[in-house]
Amino acid sequence: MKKQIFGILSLFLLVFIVTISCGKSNGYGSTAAATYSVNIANMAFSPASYTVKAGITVTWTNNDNMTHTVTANDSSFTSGNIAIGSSYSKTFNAAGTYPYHCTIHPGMKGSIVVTP
Ligand SMILES: [Cu+2]
Repeated sequence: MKKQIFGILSLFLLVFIVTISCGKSNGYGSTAAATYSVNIANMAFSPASYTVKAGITVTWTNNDNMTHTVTANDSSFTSGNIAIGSSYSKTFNAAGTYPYHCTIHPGMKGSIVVTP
């Protein structure tokens, strides 16, 4: 009898854990993809200044007809060449302002502002 109760409790626990992990991944995936993206087009970053919360991953997508880079002004991160149609992602964990530019076209500038 005790074994049966233990078995039932274990089953409930398993279902509970699976439900929680599924809910988390679904919720995160649906908001992250739609919200935290910077578009590269017409030799410009859009939005040029982007404010996000710490821990957020920003994805730049090159929708222009030439190669670009996303390179921090202090060289703390760089995408390397982002080919036409390709993307680059970076997660910002620390609050602060991260100005960046394109090394191929120095006139292209942007910044990510990370709030705690
Ligand atoms: Cu460029």
